[in-house]
Amino acid sequence: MGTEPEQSPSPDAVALAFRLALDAARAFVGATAPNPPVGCAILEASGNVLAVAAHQRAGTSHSEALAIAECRAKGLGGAIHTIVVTLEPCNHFGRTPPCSEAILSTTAKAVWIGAADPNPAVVGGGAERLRAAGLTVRSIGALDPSLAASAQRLVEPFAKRMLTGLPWVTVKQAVDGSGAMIPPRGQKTFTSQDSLKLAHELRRRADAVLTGSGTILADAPEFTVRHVPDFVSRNRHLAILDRRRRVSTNYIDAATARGFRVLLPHSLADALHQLGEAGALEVLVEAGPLLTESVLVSPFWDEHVRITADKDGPDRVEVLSQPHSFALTERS
Ligand code: AOF
Ligand code: ZN
Repeated sequence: MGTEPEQSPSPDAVALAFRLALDAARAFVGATAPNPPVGCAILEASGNVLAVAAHQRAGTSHSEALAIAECRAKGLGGAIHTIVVTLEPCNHFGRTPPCSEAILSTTAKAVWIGAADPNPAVVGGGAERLRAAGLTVRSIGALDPSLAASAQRLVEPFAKRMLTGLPWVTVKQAVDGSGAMIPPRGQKTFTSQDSLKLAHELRRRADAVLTGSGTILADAPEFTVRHVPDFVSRNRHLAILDRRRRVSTNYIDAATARGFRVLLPHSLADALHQLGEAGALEVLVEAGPLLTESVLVSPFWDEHVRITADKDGPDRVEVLSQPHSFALTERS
């Protein structure tokens, strides 16, 4: 009794569990606004994974609380040793009680954190609280910097809104081999089925679509998620830049009936401020050449997904990023 060396999960087991937590969180990107997507995995001392969970929707349980509850439901609460979580555990009473206290109510001895929480109500507090209570708290970056980078990317839209009030902006652009964005007459698209699926994945993760009146007059797009499964009862914003009020009330009524909250902002900046205010984390720009270009020359965009059709092979997908970061510097 008490003479055996204490066992704890190997670095490989921690890294594997962290990947499971990232995957769990990624499945809910687009469902959690205004909260960030967060994933958590719990290991026993041997490194065996006891539970994996993700935060699914604002107002519902956080990932740590869900994973802890899952262990207890399986009768494995006493085996909890190490908790890995993609975001620093919260230390505040929001809509749910603090995860730091939930963790302290378990037998956990160690916590690995992916990214710091940029929420001013949390910042540093969760990690400090756990350390003060005697737990080993470490950044996953110390084990594998690429895991920390993945966790950071996951929280970036949330961080941008927390720190600037503005949502993360992804610009989707489909072009043909010559760089033109306009499909041949009678066609709405010219890219492949895979690219269409990618476009719908981008829509699924967005809390809002931003477009211009020209696109609506030309194509009357539905802007719904159809080529991949969508989250249930998901309402998105549809912001239409339409200074001349050319879009018909019929189109707006039909969009509203499809579940969109339609906004008619008077400028790009106004659109993004309104959407940030409304809690949107991610905005997808799906527009014609002029609006697309005006977003890309502005300081507002974050990611540019450029899909180039190729008659002779698969479409080429490039993802360009605005060189900035909204996440706080990592603490170890
Ligand atoms: C965590 N785990 O799974 C998430 C966290 O209103 P509440 O109670 O849901 O708190 C929301 C805040 O909690 C949110 O702004 C962010 O700082 C953090 N999100 N924290 O420990 C989670 N989703
Ligand atoms: Zn929490």
